[in-house]
Amino acid sequence: MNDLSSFPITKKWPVANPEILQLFSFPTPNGVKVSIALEELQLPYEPHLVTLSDADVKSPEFLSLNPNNKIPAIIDPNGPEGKPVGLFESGAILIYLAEKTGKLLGDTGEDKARVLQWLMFQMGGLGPMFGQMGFFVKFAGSEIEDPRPRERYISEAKRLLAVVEKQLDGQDWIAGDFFSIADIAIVPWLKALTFYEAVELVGLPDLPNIQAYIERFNTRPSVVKGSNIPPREG
Ligand SMILES: N[C@@H](CCC(=O)N[C@@H](CS)C(=O)NCC(=O)O)C(=O)O
Repeated sequence: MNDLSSFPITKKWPVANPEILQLFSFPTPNGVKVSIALEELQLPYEPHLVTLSDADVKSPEFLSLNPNNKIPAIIDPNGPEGKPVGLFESGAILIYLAEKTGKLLGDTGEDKARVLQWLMFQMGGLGPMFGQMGFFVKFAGSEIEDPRPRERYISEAKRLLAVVEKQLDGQDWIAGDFFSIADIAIVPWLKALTFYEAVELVGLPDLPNIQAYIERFNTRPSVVKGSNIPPREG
């Protein structure tokens, strides 16, 4: 019987089944990466709704698992050497889950290297740039009169989309002809363009490979299910 009581986060978000992986998340692009991966890998897990409010992500209990106050985070009761492990940063969690199961990294060493390359492209480029663009286009940043930050992030988003569009020429998935954690990281961020009301602004209608890629991704049962876990209402 695993005991997760040494993780302070379990005081605010009590664990019903300490034998299975615990997911602390909210259904945003970064959050659903992990729930989609868990569904794809068919790993049993218990989801906990952590809202983006300070009362949740800046609570001492949540900070004890992620000092960077952001979802997603996990506790795996059956971690390396059979000991429980807590983790944050969606990219690191995806790598951890893929390595734990030996899946979603392709078949060869070269496949794995390519998957990690595209995962880093998302973590260091697509996600942060799209997030900033969203701030300047839809949220508080849109009230700033100086047009330069907005233009800067829109042009970066367009540049990154052109890279993805070209990479998808003649192949179904970002790292080749196999589905991987890099796709799970990238597509939720492509879908965020709709939420940011930036589809036209970045010229998505002129990028047929990306549109087909999003549709292909959306048909996977893991995506249908994992995209709303944990549900916003709790
Ligand atoms: N690099 C982090 C980013 C996570 C992130 O930005 N999470 C956002 C939601 S998508 C969040 O928790 N925001 C709450 C806050 O910043 O207070 C990751 O990929 O896990």
